[in-house]
Amino acid sequence: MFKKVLIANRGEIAVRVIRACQDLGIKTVAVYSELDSDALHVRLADEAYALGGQTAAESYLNTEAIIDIIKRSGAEAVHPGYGFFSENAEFAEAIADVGVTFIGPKPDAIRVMGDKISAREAAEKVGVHGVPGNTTFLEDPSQVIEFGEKHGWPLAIKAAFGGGGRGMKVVNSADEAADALESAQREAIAYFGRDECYVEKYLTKPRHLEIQLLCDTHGNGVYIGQRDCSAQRRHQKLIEEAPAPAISPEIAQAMGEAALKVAKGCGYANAGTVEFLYENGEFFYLEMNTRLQVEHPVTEMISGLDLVALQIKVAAGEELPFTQDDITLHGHAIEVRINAEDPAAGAFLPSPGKITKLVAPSGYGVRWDGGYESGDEVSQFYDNLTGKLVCWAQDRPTAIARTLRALREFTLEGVATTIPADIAILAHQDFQNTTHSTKWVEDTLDLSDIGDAKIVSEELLEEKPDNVRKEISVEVDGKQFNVAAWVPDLVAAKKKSAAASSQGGSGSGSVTAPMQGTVVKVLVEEGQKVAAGDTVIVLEAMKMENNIIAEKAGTVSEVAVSEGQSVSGGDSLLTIE
Ligand code: MV4
Repeated sequence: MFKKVLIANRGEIAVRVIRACQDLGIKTVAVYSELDSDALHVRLADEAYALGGQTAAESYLNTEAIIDIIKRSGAEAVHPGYGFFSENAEFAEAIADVGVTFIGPKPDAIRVMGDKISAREAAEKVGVHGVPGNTTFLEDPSQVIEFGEKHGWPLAIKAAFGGGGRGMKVVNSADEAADALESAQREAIAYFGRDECYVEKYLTKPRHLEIQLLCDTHGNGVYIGQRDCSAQRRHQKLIEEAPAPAISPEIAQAMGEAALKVAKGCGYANAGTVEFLYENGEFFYLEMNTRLQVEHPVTEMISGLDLVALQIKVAAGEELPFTQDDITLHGHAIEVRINAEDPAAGAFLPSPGKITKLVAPSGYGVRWDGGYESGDEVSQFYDNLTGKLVCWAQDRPTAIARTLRALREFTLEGVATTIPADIAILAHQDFQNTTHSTKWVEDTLDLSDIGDAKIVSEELLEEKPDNVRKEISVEVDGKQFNVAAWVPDLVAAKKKSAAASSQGGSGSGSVTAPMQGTVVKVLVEEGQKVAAGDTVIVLEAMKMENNIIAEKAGTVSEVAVSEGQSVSGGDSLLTIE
């Protein structure tokens, strides 16, 4: 087993992996950006090293800096978490080149599953089918019409080398075919740099089901139940549950076996997930995610397995300590993602800032996988998931009731959160009856009544003015050490900065891209007035939509980018005067 593992991530997943390592007696090495020098993952790890930089591209995506820290710390393995480098074959290779284990699959498996065409071929090869369709690349709208007349409408045109729902066009009839093909190809070029598209039948009310897999390097693999992730909005999951409700044991087994075949077909070893669409008793292969997923805890709660510990063990070459027959599932688990986003009126606008107070609920069957504590800052530069509330109960109705109870008990102040939207979903008849689908949150759920969810507590500003003994961290030569010091309380300074930031006048008027990505939406035009905190641009990066906000109030004097344009981290997007 490894003696020391470096966690190349931040937030709740870094915390989750650090805890698993500590349970296994493995020393942990955290890495941190300039903004994260005092983040929870840094506080919990045995050692912490500075990456430098603020944006993801400058920090958590800096291969050279991470390799340098591997050498200085003596870490023997790297856990990538999710996002960042977790599905990056080049990074996995770079790590292997310095003799360190990537806690994930082999680079080849990452590559096969990295684009839709080869991922679909890999599944077809082992007899696992996607939605009925044509894999030939479309040249002409007549091919679309031919498919529709033969197999029926509606149909979907998808980008062959895309993902995440970008560039998918639904075509309802022959006269929409030409426009739809043209816009699908145009979007495919803008997002993915290639215009190849193909056509398949469009499912109007599918559920998103997925199978958790765990495979070792000795050819053993198991599937560990299903998850249902249909409650999502704009391809961002809000609530996940396990097992998937209202699925027959026969279908569950067939899906599990199909998923395992896909994984074994590409020599997969690691935790992984195969996604399916499910409609009217049939399931269709969608894609395979070659990483640990955000929602892995619901599977842990019903199986009793620590997926992160097992993932580390199989990466160290250990054999799976059980077979498929040993896996038994108990009860029902629900995960609610708590993002620092304001769901008011269904907008889900990012709400970065200081968490002035965080008290997670507890009690029987309640688990909080958090990345922040009271006093921590949620930065606009990273994913704004503050943590996941995971509730287990003996059956689904009890799990829903318990999750609602825990959400109402939750105290999270200083930033707006998705909690009100989560409550609206869980309390809804459609969710409770499992009549929802992947389109339900956007098309049916009414969030217009949800008000401003931001609560600001004064508690942090009420500290005593005297000198206080504080554990502070100092950075020496890029490595962090904890020392005790008697320091004056910084109440006055905090008050000032809080006042300044609430006026929103101090930020920069130059809005730049925090990371490499594609401009999905430009929400303002030249001459338009904006307030500090307004979302001005939506940038798609790392399979996620990131809302870029105005740091100061003013008038937009220049918009430097247009929708569909690719930008690099640091590029100027627009200017506010
Ligand atoms: C579909 C579909 C319906 N029919 N394909 C969107 C993301 C991408 N990975 C696949 N997606 C879909 N493909 C056919 N033929 C509906 C979706 C879809 C979806 C899928 C999974 C989770 C959420 C979704 C939300 C909207 C649409």
